[in-house]
This record gives sequence, structure tokens and C-alpha cells, in this order.
Amino acid sequence: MREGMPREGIQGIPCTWMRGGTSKGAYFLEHDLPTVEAERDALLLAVMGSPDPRQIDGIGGADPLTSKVAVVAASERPDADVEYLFLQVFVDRAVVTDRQNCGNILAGVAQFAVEKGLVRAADGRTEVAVHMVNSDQVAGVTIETPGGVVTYEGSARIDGVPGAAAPVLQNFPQAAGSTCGALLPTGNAVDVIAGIEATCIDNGMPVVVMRAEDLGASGYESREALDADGALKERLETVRRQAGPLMNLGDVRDKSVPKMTMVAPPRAGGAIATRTFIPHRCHASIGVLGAVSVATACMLPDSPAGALAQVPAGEEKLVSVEHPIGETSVMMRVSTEGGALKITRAAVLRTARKLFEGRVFPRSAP
Ligand code: NQM
Repeated sequence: MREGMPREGIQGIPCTWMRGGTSKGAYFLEHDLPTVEAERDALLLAVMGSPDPRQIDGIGGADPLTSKVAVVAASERPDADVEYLFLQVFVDRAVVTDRQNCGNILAGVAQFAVEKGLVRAADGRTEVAVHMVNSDQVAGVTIETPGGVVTYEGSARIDGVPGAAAPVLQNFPQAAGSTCGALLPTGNAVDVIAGIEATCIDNGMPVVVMRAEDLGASGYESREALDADGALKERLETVRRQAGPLMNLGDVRDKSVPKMTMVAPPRAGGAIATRTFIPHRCHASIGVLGAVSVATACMLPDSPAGALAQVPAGEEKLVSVEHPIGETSVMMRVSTEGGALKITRAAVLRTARKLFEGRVFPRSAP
């Protein structure tokens, strides 16, 4: 491990810039970053160009979805090949948080690990067991590796990304209570928070699920229209600040969780329509684990999502979560145990692509 962070501005730091699902981020090997957390975070703010709404002096894309970081290392756990720490770098505030996971950035971790020599690829497909440090859970990620070499070319398509690429199948065998300690951290399927009926749920991502109608929205608005609605955003933030402690997340002022999802009846053949705030800007689509949590909320009868959702019957189901630019399909295995909902598998198809590899040159301290 390197000590401190001298001279990065001059020498640069090895960095790979990748699209993971519908997000983009900087992927680093852990040993290339400072070991001291405060120094690492200061460096990552400088790498992205934060705080600045345009991130003009860094590589961030002026959007929370393109201001993300993966820190990857070989794992010493018996059940994992690699360690993946996700860090969200705020755009317009000097905040770096590890309090959330990210399934989209996860979509590039296995390829990065193979290319950096942390994992040996098989001929054909390779399943990489990724320990998601943020939630202390292991995901199985299967990538295409013909001839033992990573390929990004393929015919898989996901909404929100033009064209096609190699499929990345993500399996989450145990996502419940990832951050909040329980699938339903308040103990209830429905709570009334600041006057709004809400399901506080964590099946991989802490999310507050509310009926759009209860917030004066249709749930079909564009991202731009919702981002321009200051009154709605203020109301959501009031609910979010109160939901934080109820969800065992404490004071969430400087945290990017819980996410806030408004739901409406599906209108494109899916199970539910969604608009998600992450948490202060509207998501262009929906996060991977966010979609898993919302799909799970659809299984709770009489909850805001459950009452509106069209969920296929059977223990194995494909739950299509509609979002502003299409849908995200979540494959789920569902059962009940002692009357409680149990999700024994959730899987999501993603794609990823290496965009740039080299050295990044952060600005030096102001
Ligand atoms: O929920 C954005 C994204 C995400 C998170 C966010 C994600 C997930 O789309 O697993 O992928 O909710 O901040 O990258």
C-alpha cells in the first residue's frame, strides 16, 4: 500500500474509466489509492472535480450517475474472489460516501479484476464471486471470456444504453437487509412518514417506496420535469430525513440513502412504473439494487407498490420495473416463511464497457 498521497497531480494514478450498466465510474486497484480514508476521499473529490456542479476540473460527468468509484482488490475470503468497495462522490458537495452499494458499477468489476490479474478467466464464461464491502454480501457475476480473455462485445441490450454489448449476469442470493439490517427495517410493510404512506425496504438498497399520486405527481413525468420540481423535492427530502433513523440509517443528511421511489400503475406492460430520486436528483432510469428493492416491495400486498403492481404468479418470476427510459427486469425467487416474505434469489442482466484506461491527474489541494 502507498502511504499518503504525494505528487499524484504530477505522476497520475492508474485508473480505468468504465460504463457499468447505466452508470459510469472510475475503477481503481485498492493499492493505488491512499490507505488513510480522509486522504483517499480528498483525492477522489479532486479526481472527479467535486465540489462543482459542472465537475469541470475533473473526470466526473456532473451527474451522480457518472461520479462513482469502484475500489477493487483480491479477496482473502473463502467465498469471494474479489473485494469491491463502492464510493459515491457527490457532485456539488465535498462528500464521499460508502453508505450505499451500486449494482451498476458492480457490472464492470469482474472484467476489471480479470484484466488486472486478480482473477484467472475460464474459456467461455467466468463467474466471479464479488464481496460487496459496503453491504458485506457476496454477489455472483458471470462475464463472457472467450479464450480466457474478457470481451465487451455481444448482443445483450439494456434500456438506457444504446447498442449491444456482452451480457453480465448478476446474481444476488442474499440481498435483504444489506444496509438496514432487515428487509423491512421498521418492522412494517407500511408506515406513515410526514403524512405519506411509505414502504421502507432494503433488498440490496435502502429505498422508501411511495405512491406518486400521494405526492401530487403522476409517476410518469420525465427526469427533467421532476428535477425542476423544487416543491416535490423538498417534500421528498422531508420524508427521507425522517425515514433515515426509522431505517437504522441514522442522520441521512450527508448520505445518499435511502433512495426515494415514487410508484404508479405500470403502463408499458411491466409490473410497476417508477421514478426514483437518488436522493436529490431524479435517476435517469433506476439502480440495479434499487430495482431489486422496489420489485420486492411489489410483493407486499396492500403496500403502495403492492396495491398498484401487476406481479406474475409463481415462485420464480420476472418482475419488470418500468422507469423513465425503459425497464429493468429482475428475476426473482420468492417464498414465504412463517408468514414473512423471503426472496431467495434476485438476478439482473447488465452490460459494461471499458471506455478508457490510463492515469488520472487530480488537481492538487486548493
Ligand atoms: O441501486 C444509482 C446506479 C445507482 C445505484 C443510485 C445502483 C443500484 O444506477 O444498485 O446501481 O441509486 O445512486 O448506478
